[in-house]
Amino acid sequence: MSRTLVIAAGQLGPVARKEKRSSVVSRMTSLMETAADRNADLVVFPELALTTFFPRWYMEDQAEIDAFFETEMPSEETLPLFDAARRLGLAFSFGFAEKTVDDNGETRRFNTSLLVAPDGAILLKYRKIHLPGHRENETWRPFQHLEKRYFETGDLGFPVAEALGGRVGMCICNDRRWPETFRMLGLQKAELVLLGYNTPVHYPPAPEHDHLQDFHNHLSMQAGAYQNGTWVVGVAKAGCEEGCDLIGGTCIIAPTGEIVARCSTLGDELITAVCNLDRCREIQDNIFDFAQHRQPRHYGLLVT
Ligand code: CDT
Repeated sequence: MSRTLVIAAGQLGPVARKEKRSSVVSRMTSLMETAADRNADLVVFPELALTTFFPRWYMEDQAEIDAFFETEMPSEETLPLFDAARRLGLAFSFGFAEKTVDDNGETRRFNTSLLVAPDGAILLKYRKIHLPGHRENETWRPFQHLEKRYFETGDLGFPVAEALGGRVGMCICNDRRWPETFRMLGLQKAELVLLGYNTPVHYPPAPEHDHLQDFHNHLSMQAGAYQNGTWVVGVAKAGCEEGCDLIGGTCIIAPTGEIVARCSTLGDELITAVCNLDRCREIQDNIFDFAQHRQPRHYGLLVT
């Protein structure tokens, strides 16, 4: 299999609270068609792509909360994504709220992303580990960020799969700000990291950083790419969603840390880049050859 992939990032503009799954799915399939026209092998969609970013509202009614969750994948509503992938010969990844019942009969809820092969096979599943925000209604905020209330911490670690001719890992939104995330993937020799995000421009606990949101977004992802010698595809849900401004800045980053393609709008937009996975060697065999240069004996504090 060729180690050069045409990768597409499918940024989504705002998704209204009342917007039906079928409408979002049709927006996504239309981006998949554009990606196929550009000979893409893979299209990457944002975190919680199928709905509005619902953790911005405090809700107590479990039925109201559960309406944002998926209990099967694919479902009748999401099947058109899988059909489009098959028809177009495209792999795709996307985030969604996952509700499962475990072996003990306990209901569990995760902020999840999947990588799906063109034939519909699930190549990789990740459940978000760094859940930001808070648990209770904080009425002083102009909007809530209740991921800690609605999701539990992911229980799959940071898996890396042999897929699409390379080694692929995923993380979700806030995970990208943590060097540990990228290092966990880097230590498994990831060559491609897929990630989606929903990042408000306004950060209520430290509004003095609002003007830095785009900078911190790219800073984290470019550092993660370079320090681990991996391609990174970071994909936003962007624009003014239910009165909350979300940053855009969707981009594809080379293992050198350089942004090679970037969205220029805050709406539905598709960008592509030709990504040669062998370019990871430039970094992984040299400046960040872990076997040669890493000093784990001196990193004990990192895990204590
Ligand atoms: N979705 C998500 O993780 N968003 C956070 C917002 C800042 S923390 C409240 C992020 O890290 O981008």
